[in-house]
Amino acid sequence: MKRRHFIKNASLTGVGLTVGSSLIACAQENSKNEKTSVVANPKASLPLVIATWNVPNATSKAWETLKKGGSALDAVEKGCMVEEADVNNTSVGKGGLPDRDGRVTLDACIMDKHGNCGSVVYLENIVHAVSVARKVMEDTPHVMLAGKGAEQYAYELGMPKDNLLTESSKKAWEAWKVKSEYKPIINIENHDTIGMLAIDENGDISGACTTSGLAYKMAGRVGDSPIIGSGLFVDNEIGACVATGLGEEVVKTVGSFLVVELMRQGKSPQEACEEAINRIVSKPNSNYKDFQVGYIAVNKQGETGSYSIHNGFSMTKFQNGENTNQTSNHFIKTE
Ligand code: SD4
Repeated sequence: MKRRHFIKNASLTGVGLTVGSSLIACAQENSKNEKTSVVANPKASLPLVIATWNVPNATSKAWETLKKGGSALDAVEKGCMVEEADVNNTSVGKGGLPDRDGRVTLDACIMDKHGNCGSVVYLENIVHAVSVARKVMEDTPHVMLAGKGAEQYAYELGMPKDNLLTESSKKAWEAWKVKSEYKPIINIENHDTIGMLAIDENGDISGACTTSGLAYKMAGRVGDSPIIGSGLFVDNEIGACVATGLGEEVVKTVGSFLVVELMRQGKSPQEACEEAINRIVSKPNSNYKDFQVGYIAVNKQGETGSYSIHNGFSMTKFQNGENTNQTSNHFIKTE
């Protein structure tokens, strides 16, 4: 865990909030007196890009895309593609760990500032699942394509067939088969499923998420990552959220939609992420000690937040020309 990067997001946001709410009170008072107006919530410096885990190359690519005049949508697609192509990231794209039968199957989705969305589930033999999801959104009358249909569509788009199972992922799977014990891995070396949110200079937001899902999952299993509202949600009026971790638990609480709705009700991104994690851990009989879930979120003003159940989750943030990895605050304080 990269402690040197630790930034207490929660307390920083808390300070911002206190200042923010006193400014709001002041603005209300002023508007009653019809004297001056006060900017209640000064905008964060835009554009900005945030992503789950420690993925500096991906956020750099997204930042570069924005700087070259690309949209937030282009930025999140290009950023996610970096991790999809990285064979050392064993949770995304090529090099992803397979299901228990040795098949690498990808889930991905994307959502734009208009609320349009596209996703692919159980996609095989195609590296850039996020790009297929974007095409589903832009060029088909549908939102989601699965399995062979999604694969066929990718070939029609001219995407090459590729073997996603690398030698090292195959070896890891063979070693796993000896015991065949299915247990969610809490943090895969601070480098996992990638969820990315970008907000451009105009304040327009887009998001994407791409994963090979849980290692050694049952054949056919689909997680939260391609499910709009669970793994990702963008509402350009309010903000956006993306999730990582044990997808089953995210789906049960429609996590990303929940975070955005909490921001709509006035919570900061940090408070909203914390509340969504609280929903999971406070369920009767929740075995939350055995799994990880993490959220990152951004609001329309460019404020960000991140929170997880366990220690070890982090958010990469590219803002003001600086690419930083910030360790998230977490629910289990004793870790
Ligand atoms: C899933 N949420 O398939 C993904 C996996 C993940 O960090 O995010 N791992 O459940």
